[in-house]
Formats: sequence, structure tokens, C-alpha cells
Amino acid sequence: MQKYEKLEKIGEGTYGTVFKAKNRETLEIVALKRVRLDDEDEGVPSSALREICLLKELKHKNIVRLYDVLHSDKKLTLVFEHCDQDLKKYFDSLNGDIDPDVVKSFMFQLLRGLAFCHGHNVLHRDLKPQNLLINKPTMMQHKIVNGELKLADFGLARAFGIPVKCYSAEVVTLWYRPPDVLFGAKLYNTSIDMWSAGCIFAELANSGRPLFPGSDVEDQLKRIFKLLGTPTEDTWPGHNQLPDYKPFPVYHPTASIAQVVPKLGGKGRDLLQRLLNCNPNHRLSSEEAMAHSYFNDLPPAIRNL
Ligand code: Z3R
Repeated sequence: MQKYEKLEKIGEGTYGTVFKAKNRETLEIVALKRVRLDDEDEGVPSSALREICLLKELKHKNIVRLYDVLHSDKKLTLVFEHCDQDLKKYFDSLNGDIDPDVVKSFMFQLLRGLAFCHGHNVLHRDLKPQNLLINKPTMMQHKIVNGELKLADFGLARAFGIPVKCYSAEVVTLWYRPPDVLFGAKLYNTSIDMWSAGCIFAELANSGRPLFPGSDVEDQLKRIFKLLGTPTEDTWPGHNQLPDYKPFPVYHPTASIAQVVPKLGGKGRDLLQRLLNCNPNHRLSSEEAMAHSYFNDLPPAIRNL
């Protein structure tokens, strides 16, 4: 730890506080995340350590790099690439709307990061604006590089589990959780992240207004079904067999998703609808979503960013 000079606190994550820090030798700026586990006396489980060390190999421009894993005195500190801001702070700082081209650029980068991780069989399981990091536009090799977006905390959920409360006693948000998980599904696959990506897409399109800001599991599901319709045995066979299933009033899908994302055009709404499918088997994959016609006019500079 002497290797780093701790600077200011930059975030409160699910597992611990994040600090900006400087490598004393290279002067490189990094983000240090001290992971707090439920039972500090027990030390870090070896299974978790193995999982985390594998994440060091996950290298992609839309994934926050995990440079190092420091393990001593039963404590765990993760050394990450530093980024300018998280998407939550960006939303909070806005005074006006996000440009539709920025919505498209961020959404494409989010999907590309997901495609890379899913291609390596790594799920996120807790995607939310707080763990999407952005870099402000900069000049690179004489070109303006439009804000980059990177996914943080990939794979941590499998290593440590998702607690009900953050280490800081803050409640873990349900806003980005799909109905299958809310009904207690235990077998996860990549579709869990695709639902969250849909919720984040709508939030981007609405300049930071969350789509389903539920207060508890029941309220969360009610908000989802009021917009998309209550699932039936036809639309989602077997959903009523899930461990925490409970029946809901029969809501019919609202005439159009257009009312909730008025600034998104027809193609964007179609993509959103295909991500927000209650039946996990019918949700688009990240590769399919990247190939959607909404992205047809994405500038090559961003496609190749
Ligand atoms: C890795 C993991 C989590 C975080 C990382 C890197 N960087 C974070 S959170 C961050 C947050 C801000 S700046 C950098 S903030 O000032 O916008 N809260």
C-alpha cells in the first residue's frame, strides 16, 4: 500500500469506499477500492481471490482495467484504472438534456463492454449508473475523443455476492434488476445485464430520470408490469414457478413506450422494448443489440473508438 498515495474519496460502492490515489513511482492516477467483507476476521475466501485475479485478464477499452489485487492482513484492495466521473454524478451535474448523439454513443459503448465480458463468460449482475464510468472528451493523436464509457465492478458479484445493504448501510438499489431476479430466480445468465442496460438506456434518454425507481421488490415489479404488462403463461412460460413468485394485478402493456421516453425516436424505442422483455429468454443479447438499426448512423469514430 506504500506504493500509492491516497488522495480524495471518489465514491461509495457496494463493497467499499473508492479513493483516487497516485502511484508514487510512476505518478499514475488510479482508483483504489478497499473491499469490506461481512466477516473481516475470516479473511478473504480463496474462491473470491481466484475469481478476482481472473478479472485482471479482462482487458477492453470499455471495461475499467483492474491493474492489481493487493491482499494483506486479511484485507483486500483492488487497484483500478481511474476515470473522470461516474454516470450518476454526470446525471446529477446536468443542467439540460443529454444530446441524443451522446445517448447513442454511451449506449453503444455500454453494449460493447457487455459483449466483451459476456463473450468471456463474465456477468456483471449489478449494472447501474454508479458503476458506469466516463471520461470527458479529450484530444488524442490530434483527434477529439468523444466521452468514453467504461464498465466498473465486472465480476465482483460472483466473487463476493450481492449484499442487501452496502457496507455503508445504504440499501442496494433494485431499480435495474430484472423481474426474473426479483421473483427469486437463482440461475443467472447474460440476460440479467441486458435488462439493466435497457433501464440505463431509458435513463440516458431521459437525462438521468430513472425508469423504474422502485422502493421495494413489490413496488419494483408493479412499476415494471404497469408499463410492460403483467406476464402471462403465454408471454413467459413458467414464471409462476419461480421461488419468490407472487401474483400481481393484470396490467395491460401501455399503448406505447413512447410516453416514457419521449425524446427517443422509433428505432431507439424498438431497441428499448427488445431489451426490456420480462421473459429473460426473449431479451436481446449485447451482440444483437449492437446490430440494431438504432445504431445504423453511429459515427465510425465511435464504432471504432
Ligand atoms: C473502479 C471501480 C469503481 C470506481 C472507479 C474505478 N472510479 C470511480 S468509481 C470514480 C467515481 C468518480 S470518479 C471515479 S465520481 O467522482 O464521479 N463519484
